[in-house]
Amino acid sequence: MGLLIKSIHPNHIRTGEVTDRSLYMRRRDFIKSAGAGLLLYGSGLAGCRSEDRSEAAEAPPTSSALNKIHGVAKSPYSTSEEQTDYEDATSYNNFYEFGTDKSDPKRYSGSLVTDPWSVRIGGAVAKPGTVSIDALLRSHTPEERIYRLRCVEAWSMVIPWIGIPLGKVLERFEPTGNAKYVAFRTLHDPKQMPGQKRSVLEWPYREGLRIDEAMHPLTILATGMYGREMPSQNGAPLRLVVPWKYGFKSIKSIVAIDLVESQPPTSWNMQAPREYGFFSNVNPAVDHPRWSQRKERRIGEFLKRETLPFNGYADEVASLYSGMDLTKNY
Ligand SMILES: Nc1nc2c(c(=O)[nH]1)N[C@H]1C(S)=C(S)[C@@H](COP(=O)(O)O)O[C@H]1N2
Ligand SMILES: [Mo]
Repeated sequence: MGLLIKSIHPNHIRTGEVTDRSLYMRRRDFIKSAGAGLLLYGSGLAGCRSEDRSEAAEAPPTSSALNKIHGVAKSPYSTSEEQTDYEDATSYNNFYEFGTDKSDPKRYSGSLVTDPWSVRIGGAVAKPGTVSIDALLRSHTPEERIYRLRCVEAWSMVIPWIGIPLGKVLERFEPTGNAKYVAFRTLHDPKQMPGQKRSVLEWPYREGLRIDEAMHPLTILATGMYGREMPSQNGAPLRLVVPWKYGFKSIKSIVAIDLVESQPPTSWNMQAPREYGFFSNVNPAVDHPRWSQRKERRIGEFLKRETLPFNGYADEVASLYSGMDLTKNY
């Protein structure tokens, strides 16, 4: 995230205004808007970092190396907006376990062993246990969910995820009356995740939801995207997707899910509580202390667009927060 890191590595401070130059220099939209763009071009370059790099030296992993996921059902929750190019969605990532540059996850996540993998589900459930990715896909029909993803850094994408509603998975473990929140944890293994050797965050990465948010039908556990298995850099083999919240809530490479009684600690909130709240619902009316959240840059587009309350999912989720002051519960 553009985040934090004033003291940790001052050269890397980025704000939501900054987009890697390569991401729009090669875009069709850049050509289309080249006339109008002349003015903006200057500001784009000004925001550009000096060590702007071109393609990675090694051959990038191709999508065909990942298996197709079969029997995927369509969903009425999908948007028909234009999808982000696969190349962009898999090469411009936040996954600090592999480094803090957007290109690091694709370069360095080859060390992540995703098979075998299982997720431990425990805490306030009648039937704790583990579930493998295969079992998950066998016992539920995978659905395609084409969702907007809005990063707190003020860029966005449209990604066709493949996944299973989290609520359907949790039900099988029979949450008890004490299950008020759900706590998620990413793998902690600095050998596979070299970014964990630096204390950019308190590892493992942790996230959490209130139980009603977790049970909401929009919330999914995703095992793939663009018709195939999840690429490592996007959180293989299993990650959360909560489309009405800032992207950092959508925790990657999950190994543990615990149902708990009180609000669990979460990584970005621990790192900078004033900047990242527990709820982190997309909200254009509440600025990040260091930048505005009113607009966003859709990756692949040149001009910024308005950010929508709850990232455009207000009809589905606003009622979860009725009576709450969303400027205080940010
Ligand atoms: N474990 C873990 N999960 C994570 C992150 C991370 O650094 N580590 N980054 C988050 C952030 S800030 C965003 S915007 C999304 C990015 O998902 P994507 O790379 O698939 O687009 O992942 C989120 N999940
Ligand atoms: Mo993010």
